[in-house]
This record gives sequence, C-alpha cells and structure tokens, in this order.
Amino acid sequence: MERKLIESCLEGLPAGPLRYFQKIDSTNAEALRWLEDGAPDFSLVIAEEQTAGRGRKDRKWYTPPNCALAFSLILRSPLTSATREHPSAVFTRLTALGALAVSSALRDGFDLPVQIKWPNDLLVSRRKIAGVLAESTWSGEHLAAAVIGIGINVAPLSIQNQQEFDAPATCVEYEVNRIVSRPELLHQVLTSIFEWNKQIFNDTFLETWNERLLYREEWVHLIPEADGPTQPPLEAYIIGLEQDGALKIRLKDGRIKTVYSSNYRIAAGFQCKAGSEVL
Ligand code: BT5
Repeated sequence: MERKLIESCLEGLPAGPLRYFQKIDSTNAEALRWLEDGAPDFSLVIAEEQTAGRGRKDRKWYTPPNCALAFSLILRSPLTSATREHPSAVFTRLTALGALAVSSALRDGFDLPVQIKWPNDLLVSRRKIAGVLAESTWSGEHLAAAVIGIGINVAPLSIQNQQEFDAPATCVEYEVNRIVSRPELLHQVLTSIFEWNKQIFNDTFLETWNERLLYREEWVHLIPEADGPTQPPLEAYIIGLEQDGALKIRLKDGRIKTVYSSNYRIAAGFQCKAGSEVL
C-alpha cells in the first residue's frame, strides 16, 4: 500500500493523523508511544509488516510484509465520559468494538459468515482470519485512552507460517477466492469502527455481539490463563454474554458461572459434545 493510497481511503472518515510504516515492532506499541506524546483522538498507526506484533497475554501475532492489515486506532474523548457511566464494561467493549467492526466489514463487504470467538478472535468456518488487541492507559481509576489494534490476514502469504499458530488460520483471499484490495478493506473496517463506536453502550451492540458469538449454546473447554489465578480448566456450555462482556456458562453439574477473559480463554480448535465427548 502506498501512503497516498491510504490517505485517500481515509477521506470522509473522522480519522485523526496517520503514522505509516513499512516495518515496525508493533502498531499497538507505537500507538502507546504516540499517546505519551499527546496523539489526538482517532490517530491511526498502520504498518506493512510487524516484527513484534502481539496478541493477548504477550502471545505473538504474525504480520509478514505486504499481505495483511495491521493497524491501531487511538480512542480518547468518547471514553472519558463513557467510563464514568460504565467503568467495568468499557474495556471489554473496546475489544468487541474491533471484533464487531471487522466482522461487519467482512460480512457486509464480502459475504463472509464471520463469527467472534470470545473475547477477541474472528473466525470463518472455525479458522482464524483476524484478531483484536485492545490496550489502554489509565489515569487513576479512569480510562484515559485506548488503542484498538487489529490484524487481518488478507493474502495467503499472511498465513504462510501457520504451523506456528495454536489454531487453524485462514485469510480473506482464500475465503472469497479472489484478490482483495487492502486499502479498500481498511476503509471498510474503519468505517465500521466509527459506526459501532457510536453504539458502544447500546443494546444493539451487545445483541449483535451475542448473535455472532462462536460456540454459543455449545460445549467448550475453558483454559485458565497462565497469569490469572490458579484455577482448573472447565468444561462449559456457553449461554451467552453478560452486560459487561463476560461469558455466562453452565457447568456439567448445572451450576451457572460467569468467567472473565483475564482469567480464561476458550481452547482452540475443538469442542466437547454434551459436556464430555471431545470431537
Ligand atoms: C490476537 O491475540 O488474536 C490479537 C491479535 C492482534 C494483532 C494486531 S495487529 C495490529 C496490532 N498491533 C499489534 O502488535 N497487535 C495488534 P490472541 O487471541 O492472543 O491470539 C494470538 C495467537 O494467534 C498466537 O498465539 C498464534 O497462535 C495465533 N496467530 C498469530 N498470528 C496469527 C495470524 N496471522 N493468523 C492467525 N493466527 C495467528
């Protein structure tokens, strides 16, 4: 992508200034550095390649050169008022904002049945096509600013080393069977982010997220995150989302429980049937 092309695809959107790189460690890391230098609302960092792209909990995100989308959007002002009203839900909803935007862009623009694997993965036919990483800076108890990082596998080269991934992956071009313009896709995703951002605390936001939730009303394995409290893995039936974006589940003994993404993630690539048999 050329810088000029990106600038032209941002026209008409309320995006702030752009930092564009051929190669960078991580667009999220750069956005957080920029925030310290006073980056304004909706500033955007885009890179053609990431050498230290990251996922949640310091997992790696691969972005080989010129075949994917990797970008981070800075959000400031709307959060300040939103956090006062909804302090607990805001951060989880930022991850969902990215996930809803990518899924809407790929559904509406490419007719792909994208689902959201709680909390932050985008899958088509149970293969990961994109991921979202929201990070934030705090001022006391208030969320001062947030960075929503989005990585989308566009061309086949973006998943060339998928043997290193922890779950099957796919890319947009495989799924639609044609060449896809990355600037156009970028435009579609950003348009969708700005639209969903207006609705972040509406019921429609939560309902749509719930509707697109992969494994809803299915049995899954939940694995404790290594840096969370020591807890056993769980076999769980997913009931749906709580208001704050946590997952409401039923255990085999019938107990209803709420789990948070800081503590548990859904095991990749397989499910359990009726709470016992592993498919
Ligand atoms: C994510 O984490 O899926 C969040 C990915 C966010 C990436 C964007 S790119 C722009 C911005 N800048 C950054 O530095 N990050 C954001 P998580 O759910 O923890 O998944 C990470 C796991 O996905 C890894 O452990 C790998 O197994 C797998 N993985 C890595 N690269 C992948 C890829 N390109 N496609 C599919 N899976 C991948």
